[in-house]
Amino acid sequence: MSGARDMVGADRPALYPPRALDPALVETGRRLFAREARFVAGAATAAGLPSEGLPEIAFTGRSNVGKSSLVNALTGRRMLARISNTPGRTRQLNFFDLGGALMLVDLPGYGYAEASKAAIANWTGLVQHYFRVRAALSRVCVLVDARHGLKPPDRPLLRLLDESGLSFQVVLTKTDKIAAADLAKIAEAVLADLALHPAAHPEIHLTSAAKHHGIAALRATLAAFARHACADPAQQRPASDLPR
Ligand SMILES: Nc1nc2c(ncn2[C@@H]2O[C@H](COP(=O)(O)OP(=O)(O)OP(=O)(O)O)[C@@H](O)[C@H]2O)c(=O)[nH]1
Ligand SMILES: [Mg+2]
Repeated sequence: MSGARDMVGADRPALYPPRALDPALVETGRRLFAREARFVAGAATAAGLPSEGLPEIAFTGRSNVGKSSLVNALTGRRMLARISNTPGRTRQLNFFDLGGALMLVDLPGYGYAEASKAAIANWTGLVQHYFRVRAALSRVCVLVDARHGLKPPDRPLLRLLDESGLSFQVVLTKTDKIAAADLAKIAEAVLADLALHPAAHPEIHLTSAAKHHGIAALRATLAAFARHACADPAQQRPASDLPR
């Protein structure tokens, strides 16, 4: 099972601070992300945002950090979200319906020096609008390159999330590109930084879309936000067990 493989090797924990995951949660995440993922809408303007329905998980971060690659790794679809070596590839908010249970939203990156001022203003305005108005938005995954940690272009985003009271979680990406000892140092530094952010979740995920590290663990975390997370009868508690 990929969940078990994820946790093998103490040098590549899937979570920081490192901890083992409940296998039942990993299985719930695996089942959820085994459902079909379907592109629903690409919004380049506020008017283009699809109507709200499912709980949403947004993936944000600097340009080229690996947002689209992570969405593909989570859903097990190589070509669902477009990936590119050219920074600034994702130019709209892309909505993916995961089995009628969760909406994954791949956002355009920020901190892309080559983009025109007008284009940057347009994306930034739209993403800010989305963060402010979207009641269905349940968690924001802030992707950070494991080699670099948090950088100045991340600051306005973290401020905005704090101000909006939007719960966010840092996900380190491209962990295959860094030695285990350096990874732990970066993870420590990021955690220390997050302690200053009231909206930050106090645990970070460590992932590599290329090597599929940490993907099962992130699926498990995100499954908690899905509609009908307990729709699987095997996961449902008998009515007599439910709190009154
Ligand atoms: N080694 C390695 N490369 C990765 C990983 N994830 C993404 N990449 C590479 O990083 C580059 C950018 O990936 P994308 O997924 O397009 O990044 P993005 O954040 O969606 O980029 P924008 O949409 O332009 O903001 C591509 O060349 C990917 O192949 C990873 O886990 N490991
Ligand atoms: Mg992208």
